[in-house]
Amino acid sequence: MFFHTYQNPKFLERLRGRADAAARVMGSREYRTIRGVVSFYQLTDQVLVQASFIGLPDDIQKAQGSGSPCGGSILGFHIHAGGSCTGNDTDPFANAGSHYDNTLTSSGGGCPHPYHAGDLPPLFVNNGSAYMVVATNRFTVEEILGRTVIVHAHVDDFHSQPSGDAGGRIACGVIER
Ligand SMILES: [Cu+2]
Repeated sequence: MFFHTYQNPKFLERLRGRADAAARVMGSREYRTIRGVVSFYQLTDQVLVQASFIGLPDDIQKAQGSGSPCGGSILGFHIHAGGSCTGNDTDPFANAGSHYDNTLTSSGGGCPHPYHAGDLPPLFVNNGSAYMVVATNRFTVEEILGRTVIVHAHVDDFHSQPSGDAGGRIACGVIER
């Protein structure tokens, strides 16, 4: 096979090596079966994000009456600014905070969703599992250490503010070296 881009072999080679950081992701009390690992690989001017999950809910949008009447689950997926997967009765991961946005300054500013640094494509669930690799230049691995990866119950609509109407937080993991 002939690749017109020289980058693909570089990405694949990097993914075979050790990640620079990773989050072990666990489901909330309501979604105990969820297990995932999200690994981060720093390249020269990009970061590869590799997400691998099992135990995800199938047909969650249909079950919640919150989306398409069709089957399947598409789950909002972001890096949040907070550093803890703790919360309260209504939001089990409230302390993960809001979407990581490295354009915020002391005088405000900041980019809207889906232009937050921590905004990522959603997870597409197949038979309870999901796998995705995506490249981003919105953050470095250094910037996201100690922050959190969050999986949501709804599709991210990539429009609603401040978080794409992505619904409840069903899984969380802290990003560590
Ligand atoms: Cu989120």
